[in-house]
Amino acid sequence: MREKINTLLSEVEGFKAENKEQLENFRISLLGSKGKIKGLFADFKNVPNEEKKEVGQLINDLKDKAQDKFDEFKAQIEGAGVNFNNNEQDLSRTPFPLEVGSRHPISIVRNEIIDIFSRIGFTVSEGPEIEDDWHNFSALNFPPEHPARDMQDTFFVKSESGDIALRTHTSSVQVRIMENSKPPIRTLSPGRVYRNEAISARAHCFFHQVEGLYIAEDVSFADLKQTLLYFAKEMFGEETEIRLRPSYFPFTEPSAEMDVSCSVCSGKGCNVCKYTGFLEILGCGMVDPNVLENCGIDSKKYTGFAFGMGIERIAMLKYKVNDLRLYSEGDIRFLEQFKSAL
Ligand code: 2U9
Repeated sequence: MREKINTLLSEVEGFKAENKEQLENFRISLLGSKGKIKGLFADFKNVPNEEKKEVGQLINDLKDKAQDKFDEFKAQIEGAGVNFNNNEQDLSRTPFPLEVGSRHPISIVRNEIIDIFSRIGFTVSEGPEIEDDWHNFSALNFPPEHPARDMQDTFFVKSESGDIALRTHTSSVQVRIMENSKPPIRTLSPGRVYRNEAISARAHCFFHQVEGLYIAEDVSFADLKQTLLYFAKEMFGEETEIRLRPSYFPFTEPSAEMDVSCSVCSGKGCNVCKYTGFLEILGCGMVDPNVLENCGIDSKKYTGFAFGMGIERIAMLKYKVNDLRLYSEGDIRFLEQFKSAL
């Protein structure tokens, strides 16, 4: 009996598995229900009583060692990618199936917008999300009674001066750039902005914008139009047409809203564009001379244009997203769909 146990112990200690098949044969032969260790337990009844304790212990030890050996090689074969011939790691092998994540659709669209404008010389500027009244409203020509200054439209932050708020647009970043640099200025400010709105499929209390600003000598409305036509064609396709409609913003004069021809029906009219053939994508205009002066720029020497767009809106058109809340819920089923758009 003891001899049998020792022979099996040497077999276990010397065992090496190079593949699953060898490991499975080892398991069946030693640990299986008809295996050699089970056989030892069957013969155990013939062991003299006075030796039973010691022999029982030896069989149990053998069983534990065989099990450990099995577990060790199982882990190696299934998990770590070990080269069994020389026991070195195979560094070229993926250790386990890695799930690749995806970029958020807002990041994808923001990066695409930045890419398009950086090709014509725009830089990127960023600034604080908590702003004072001057940078968010006053410098931008908002009159004191403007509704955006109301608690109902803007999130104010408790402060001694009472004029601190979550920025309602990234124009505040552009004000800071104008205050701190000299023209020519050609910059984009992407970022998150906040508005005090009830959350629904069509409105949220925060969203993302990209605003653009170009200030130099002799910048005209024609420059604005041509820049935005270039952007629309790069973003939505070479065949895209644009349309400008007069509008009003406190910080630009004249101001306009820009539509692009509907890429779903090529401008013929469909339910996406509500049978108008066009989709509104941004607001724009010539920077109001008051704003230039507020930021220390000579409005007699310099002119400029500005534009602003909501990234969610562009992403909605591009990816046919019908509910704004999807962007911030973190639902993996929504986010996974953008894997191929990286
Ligand atoms: C400075 C001066 C002027 C930026 C502009 C718009 C028009 C505009 C909206 C589009 C959809 C905001 O996200 S939205 O709700 N924006 O219509 N933005 S002109 O004008 C500026 C910016 C900075 C110093």
